[in-house]
Amino acid sequence: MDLQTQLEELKTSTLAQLKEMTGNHSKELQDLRVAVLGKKGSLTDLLKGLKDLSNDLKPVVGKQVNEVRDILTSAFEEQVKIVEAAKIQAQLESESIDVTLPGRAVKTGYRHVLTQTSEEIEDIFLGMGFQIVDGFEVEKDYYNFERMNLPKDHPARDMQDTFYITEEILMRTHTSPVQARTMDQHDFSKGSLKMISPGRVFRRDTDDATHSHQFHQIEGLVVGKNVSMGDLKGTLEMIIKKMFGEERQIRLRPSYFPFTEPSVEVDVSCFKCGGEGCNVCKKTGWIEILGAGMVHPRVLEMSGIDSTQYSGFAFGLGQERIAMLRYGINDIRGFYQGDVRFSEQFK
Ligand code: FA5
Repeated sequence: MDLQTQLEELKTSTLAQLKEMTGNHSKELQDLRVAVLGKKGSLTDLLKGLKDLSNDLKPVVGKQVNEVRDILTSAFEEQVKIVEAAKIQAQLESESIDVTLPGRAVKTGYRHVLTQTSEEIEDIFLGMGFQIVDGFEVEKDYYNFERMNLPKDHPARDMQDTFYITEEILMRTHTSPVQARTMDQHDFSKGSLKMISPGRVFRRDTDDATHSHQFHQIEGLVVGKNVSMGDLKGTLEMIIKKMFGEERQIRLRPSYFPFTEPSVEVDVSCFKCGGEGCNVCKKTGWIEILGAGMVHPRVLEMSGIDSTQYSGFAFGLGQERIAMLRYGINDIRGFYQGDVRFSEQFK
């Protein structure tokens, strides 16, 4: 058989074999490719006969060899695609997906109820033009007490004993030291000061259902010209109505803080009984929510503010207290125990 006929036959028989391989035949296909087109394959074998041909025939047959190689190469490529597609199809048919199976829900995180409460209060104050200021949890005795008009040995220090780092450095007992730090920095020629400062505070209190040795407060401070008790009442009324509902009333009771004069405790009408008296408000119709007052002139003077020209009000509210009242939580320890069954209720 001459070389040209052999080439023709190799082409025809290879194409015929390829046609058969439509199923899962990756391995056979690869073997056939090596056997025909590989370095030691049939086509290379046939090429060896080229040198014995006449000079006239050599280019003709050489061209034919190239054509056959091209045809077979693309036929192999084509067949690989067909075989791969068949493989995927077979896989799809054998693996069935049960679309009725219940899905696996992705657990998403959510903010802690105290964070939510604090952010909500922050939003209300931002809307009223207050700035939000950060304070230090580890604070100097000087700012925590002395600048709040509580000199060393002042009896009111006993109400707020705390954890001391050194004699002069302590874990702050309230957010009030931020008042002094902010007043020191404020440029009153540019206008009045309106700020709130949320944060964690610490006290040597015994943990029970309503007390914790660490809890959160939000301090509020407004200092400017002609700031009055009426401004304090109006501001607190606004925030309490926004937090607890428009129908809530507030009541100011005389109280004592060394850094405010006059000082008040602020009560809100009971959200459960509306003022009738129930177990939540201990039959009084009112629930205590925060301490407040007009900034003591001595506190203003210690920041270099002329107390004959300027006045201010301040308040400090317990974040846990607000959240407990809002959501009917009866044990403060729930906030800190990290039990998801507790936290999940406030998603
Ligand atoms: C103060 O801490 C004052 N600095 C508040 C203040 C600021 C008054 C500015 C005037 C002007 P008092 O000790 O009452 O005040 O605490 C304020 C609130 O913190 C309380 O109403 C209560 O809600 C909360 N609180 C106090 N002690 C605890 C505690 N151990 N655990 C949880 N919450 C507490």
